[in-house]
Amino acid sequence: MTAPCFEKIGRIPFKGPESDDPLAFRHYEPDRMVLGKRMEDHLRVAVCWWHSFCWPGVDMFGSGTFDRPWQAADTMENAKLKLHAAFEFFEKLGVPFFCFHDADVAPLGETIAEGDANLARIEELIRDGIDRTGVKLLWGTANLFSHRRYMAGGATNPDPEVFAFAAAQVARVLEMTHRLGGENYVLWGGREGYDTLLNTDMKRELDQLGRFMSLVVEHKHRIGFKGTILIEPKPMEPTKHQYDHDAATVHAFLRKYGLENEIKLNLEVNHATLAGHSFEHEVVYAIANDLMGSFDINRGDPQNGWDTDQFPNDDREAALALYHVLSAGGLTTGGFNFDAKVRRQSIDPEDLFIAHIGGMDTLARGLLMAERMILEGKLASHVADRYAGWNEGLGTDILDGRVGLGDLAKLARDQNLKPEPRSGRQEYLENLVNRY
Ligand code: XUL
Ligand code: CO
Repeated sequence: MTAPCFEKIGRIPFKGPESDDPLAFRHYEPDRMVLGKRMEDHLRVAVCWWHSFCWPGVDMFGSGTFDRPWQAADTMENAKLKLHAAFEFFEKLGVPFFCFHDADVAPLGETIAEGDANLARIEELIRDGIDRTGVKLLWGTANLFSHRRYMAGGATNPDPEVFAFAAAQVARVLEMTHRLGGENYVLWGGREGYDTLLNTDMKRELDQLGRFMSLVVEHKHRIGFKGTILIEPKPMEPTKHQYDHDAATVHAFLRKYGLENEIKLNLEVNHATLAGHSFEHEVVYAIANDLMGSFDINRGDPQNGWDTDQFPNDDREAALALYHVLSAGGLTTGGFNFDAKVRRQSIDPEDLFIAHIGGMDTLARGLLMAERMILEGKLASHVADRYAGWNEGLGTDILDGRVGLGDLAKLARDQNLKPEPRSGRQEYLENLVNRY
């Protein structure tokens, strides 16, 4: 039995909104019923392996600031210690899910064979952790961006051998995710993009990426994985331009390669901001096009144009996203993953707990606000009224193709149409949302 890694911290309790204990939940109450479902089952919160246990607190100007014993070197011994710390953290925090990249959980070595051996051993220990704690795998993914072989991309690399290497990594983690009972598999194209168009054949790279995604989907069906394949859009960083720019761009890509019924989206708050959208926009776009899958709930900094991966602390933003998600029927295989890291100065193990507690409380408050928005029904009825004309008469004649452009021109003249504008009532709706 290895000694605990977070010795001074016990199981995080729920103490309610009046509590000022930083190591207690004020709003997140797993068993609280919200619209007929437990809070935990609505939110399906996940902790990510990479930022919470692998990231050492580096930035562009300085090396790691954290003192986590397992980060001293990328060895199997440290991978086991890290795994031990991870499951202790999941259990003490009381989260139902976790997520990982292959490279987070074991050293991958330089060849596929080296990685195979290490991952096989770690998989047994992850299985033990899942069985012992009941914490489940939300999604697995392959790191196709850190090793120098991927500097020009994985699937979009000019060298087909890199494509093959990437395929081997993805097949391996997809199979591992399947065996571990994972509910989704994520593909984030960190380096599937370009640094300069001067050395890039964009048409070729897009076709390679389309082929890669088709191969992943084929393999999913071959092994019988029933979870969801998700693409995570991001417009840039690390590359100047990434092909999975935002939800709409990925949508066009999926349709071009005939994958729109096979792949959904893992939307990240910070990536939406980088693409010049609100998170709410990305959520609503995904829902409108039947692409909603899962969420990475980390945010950016309003003044900085980069991926700061901060924990969410804006109830209003969470409430609006959750309002749309719940109105669309809620999550199925997806969840809310904290792809978030504590700040580089937050060096105490306690900081990692406090960050997640705050994020979970933000989601919980957002959920309770969304519940009120739905129960009162004022927002929904305003929108329904606004479009009521499209449910009958002229509206359905147009939508169902019963009238052509010439018919409409005749009708507008014959009936001497003079449509009266109606207020969009934006301020009323904004004030309404603030009341929740
Ligand atoms: C990077 C990012 C990734 C993906 C998984 O910006 O979000 O961590 O979530 O590869
Ligand atoms: Co992410």
